Amino acid sequence: MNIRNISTSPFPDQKPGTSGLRKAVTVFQQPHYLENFIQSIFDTIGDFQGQTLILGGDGRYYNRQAIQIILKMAAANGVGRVKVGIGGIMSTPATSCVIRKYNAFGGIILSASHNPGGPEGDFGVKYNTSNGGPAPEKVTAAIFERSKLIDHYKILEAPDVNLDTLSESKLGDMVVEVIDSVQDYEKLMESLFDFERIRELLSSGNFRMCMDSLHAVTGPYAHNLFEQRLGAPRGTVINGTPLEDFGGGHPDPNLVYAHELVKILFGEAAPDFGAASDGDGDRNMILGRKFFVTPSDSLAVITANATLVPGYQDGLAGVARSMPTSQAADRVAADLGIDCYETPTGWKFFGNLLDANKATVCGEESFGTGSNHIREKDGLWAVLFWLNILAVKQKSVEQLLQEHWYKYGRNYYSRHDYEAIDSERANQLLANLYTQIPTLKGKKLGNYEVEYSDDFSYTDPVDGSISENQGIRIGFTDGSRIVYRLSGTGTQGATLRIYLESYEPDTSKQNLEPQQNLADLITIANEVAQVRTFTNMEKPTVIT
Ligand code: VG1
Ligand code: CO
Repeated sequence: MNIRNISTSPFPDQKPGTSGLRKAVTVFQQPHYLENFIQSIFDTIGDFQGQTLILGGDGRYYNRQAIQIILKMAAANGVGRVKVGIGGIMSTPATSCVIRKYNAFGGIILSASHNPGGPEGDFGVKYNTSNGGPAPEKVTAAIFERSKLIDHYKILEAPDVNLDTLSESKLGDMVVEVIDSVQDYEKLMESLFDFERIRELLSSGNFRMCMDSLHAVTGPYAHNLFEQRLGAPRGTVINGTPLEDFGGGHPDPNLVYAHELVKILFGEAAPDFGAASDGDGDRNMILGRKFFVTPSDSLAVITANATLVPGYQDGLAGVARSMPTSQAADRVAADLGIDCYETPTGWKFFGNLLDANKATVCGEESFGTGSNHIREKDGLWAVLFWLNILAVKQKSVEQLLQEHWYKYGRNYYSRHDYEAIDSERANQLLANLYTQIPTLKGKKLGNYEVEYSDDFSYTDPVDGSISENQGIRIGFTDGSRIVYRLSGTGTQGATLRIYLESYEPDTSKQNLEPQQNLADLITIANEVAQVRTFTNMEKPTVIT
């Protein structure tokens, strides 16, 4: 075996963000950049000698090269076996599923999720632990510390592995198994949902759906599930072949970037149901005919209807949502008499709650929903959940939401993003807000009265770990909220996110345009934070 010990020097910027290390492809292509980070992972995670590692990615540009490097480094570092996705492809939820199923010590997922790909786009690396979930903060912090000291890495000198056929081969002493995770994933979905009933719905001819995989990783899984297994006609899945540059688009399932799907669902003779997923398959957008379901409402509807789905028929232990996600799910939880947890942004904060069986279902406003079936958010799982509910209820998506709002009230919701702004200015904006926190309570802003204002801090109820500075909240006496935070996934400058929420119990006022309903709050949010002054921008770059 020809193991080489390569000397290197640290890069100062390998701090993982909300979801792994994300940088421009050109940054990752610098000599030693990827290798340093991977070695920092191996140096940090404890004893894995002879054990199994799962490896795959969303198929974006540089995926294949990175996989070859990581395989050779895994072999040199003493990993026993790597299960790698065929063609280098494995969605984030499928990776989580496979880690758990085969008792792997962890997994490496190559993805920058919803960020654009291609030579000019972004690349990323996430490390997941043996529970199948994103490494918790203490692990990512340790990896970062290690990356600042690293002086060598180990790599095997060997020819590349063929990733395109299902096979088992040796790389030094390590076994490389090329697997098709589509089967493992399908089996898990079948254990949760009423496939017979969904099949009846999709093959009846009375119900049409369109699934947009946005040229990203869910294509193979979606073709398999909907068109082969569940009887939907061919052509139900669009943009279903993963491309290295995602066809030039943002693989981000929202009303802005999933425009092809939006055009179909809001056009003439629209199908009954539409869905899209992101680059690595963990996000989802749910649409009805000419109807958009906000991710926060999706979480609330899933929670309210969970017992209709076989895998959840005994009820939920609890529900968890990220702090900026609307409080719609809280109202359902209160009605069901189950706990509702509010965590910082990022799926890693749900891991302990799921492991301890405190929460069964989790969600984020950023088009992420999932449950204790794995430890990642799961786009296709959410789509199947919705189909299962619709198959049982025999109602339209819009009807379901109308009835939901009628019972629980409507949480109007919107997120305004100001992308790629100057980092220093963004920090000044937050610092300015921070100084206002103590002065806001009791103040009247427009027609709203401030009930509380704080910088969100979270104490994990399972291990007691504390995460501070997770976003500034201004809460009003009527339940409305404004939240400000900076993105931890962007790669250019800073991205300011402003989250707006109002609560409307009056059923005669539940059918407004969200931007219209939220107009006063939007004005207040902009004024309090002096958004125009600090960002030099007239309006947000993306509104979801
Ligand atoms: C964003 C979302 C967050 C999500 C994260 C990773 O983070 O807001 O809810 O968990 O992306 O999702 P940020 O820090 O940019 O706001 V994914 O699908 O990109 O792994
Ligand atoms: Co994602």
